[in-house]
Amino acid sequence: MLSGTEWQEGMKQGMRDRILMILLQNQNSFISGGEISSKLGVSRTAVWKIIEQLREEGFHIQSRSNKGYKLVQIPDKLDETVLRYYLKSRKLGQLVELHDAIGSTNSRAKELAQEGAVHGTLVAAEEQKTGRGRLGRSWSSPPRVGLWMSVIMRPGFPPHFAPKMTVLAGLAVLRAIRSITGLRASIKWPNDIIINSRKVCGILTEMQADLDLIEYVIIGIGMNVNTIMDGFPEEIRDSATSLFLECGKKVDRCRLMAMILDELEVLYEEYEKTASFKGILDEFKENCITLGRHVRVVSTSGQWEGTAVDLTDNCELLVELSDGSKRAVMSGDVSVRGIAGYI
Ligand code: BT5
Repeated sequence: MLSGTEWQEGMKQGMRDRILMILLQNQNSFISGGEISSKLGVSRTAVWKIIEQLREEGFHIQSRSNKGYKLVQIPDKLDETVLRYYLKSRKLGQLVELHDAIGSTNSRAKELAQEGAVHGTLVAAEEQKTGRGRLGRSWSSPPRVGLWMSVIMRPGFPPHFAPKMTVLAGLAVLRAIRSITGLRASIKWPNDIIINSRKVCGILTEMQADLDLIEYVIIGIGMNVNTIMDGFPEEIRDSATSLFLECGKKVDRCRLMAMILDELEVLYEEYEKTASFKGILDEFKENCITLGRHVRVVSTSGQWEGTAVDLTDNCELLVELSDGSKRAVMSGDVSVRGIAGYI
């Protein structure tokens, strides 16, 4: 049971969120304290106190006598109400867990999924202390400059569907980057998003399944949004970039996160409805810079080289060897490197 103080805190948070939502919905005009107070059934003083609290949190709110309040600037931090304001999706991101700092959002999402969290639940953090890449690699996730987010999905499909989720997520990220910044990013198969030959985002898809059905998939997305060059660890400074470095402007992380979730839902539901992956795979191929390149495939059993010629319907990379034979490479257990550098 909640204590009296917890109950009061909850009420205050609820009121803060509702007032913030009203301000967000009226960003271009003043709204009077009286109108807010009658909408929410609280006193003008209570409204004023919350406005002061929002100002302390970093929201720039103008006030004019006889006119009321106008929100003019949103602070650069992850905020559930701001996210909700931007979000159009009906399922993804409807339940949200935000953290200031966490080990890994994928690990937390996995715990929640095991406890029964619903399809679409989102975990995100301002900072990850032990962010993970594939094959035990680490993912640099410094505070307040990136998107470090994981979505729990329960697709009700067989396990071989999982690589398709990485494809859907990759395209969702590309579309969101393009519509918010105008930048054209590409995909390095299977899970890297690239701008100007540098990695701006990585995707980590993890799944729990039995023989014929996926129980849940966690889609982890790590994106360098407002990172400056010195914000990257030295060992990735030659291969990493951020949206800020590429477009010269700071990007609203809540808006970007909402856009990724919206696009992911659109793509996912398109596939769910039509059961056809062809259009999606074609869009992926058009944006996949690995195709046509000479690549080195590195797995635990050794290394070999060839030319990446296509993707199979199951999203494997088809690599042609020098003798003309072709091998399909699954994403899970290999690294693919261009012969002349990172791509
Ligand atoms: C990935 O792995 O690219 C998947 C990264 C997924 C991160 C997200 S963040 C939210 C969620 N929670 C998690 O714990 N993880 C997911 P991989 O293909 O293995 O690439 C890892 C490699 O990318 C590292 O070995 C570095 O070389 C490089 N790298 C690490 N941090 C980076 C960064 N911030 N930006 C660019 N490259 C980075």
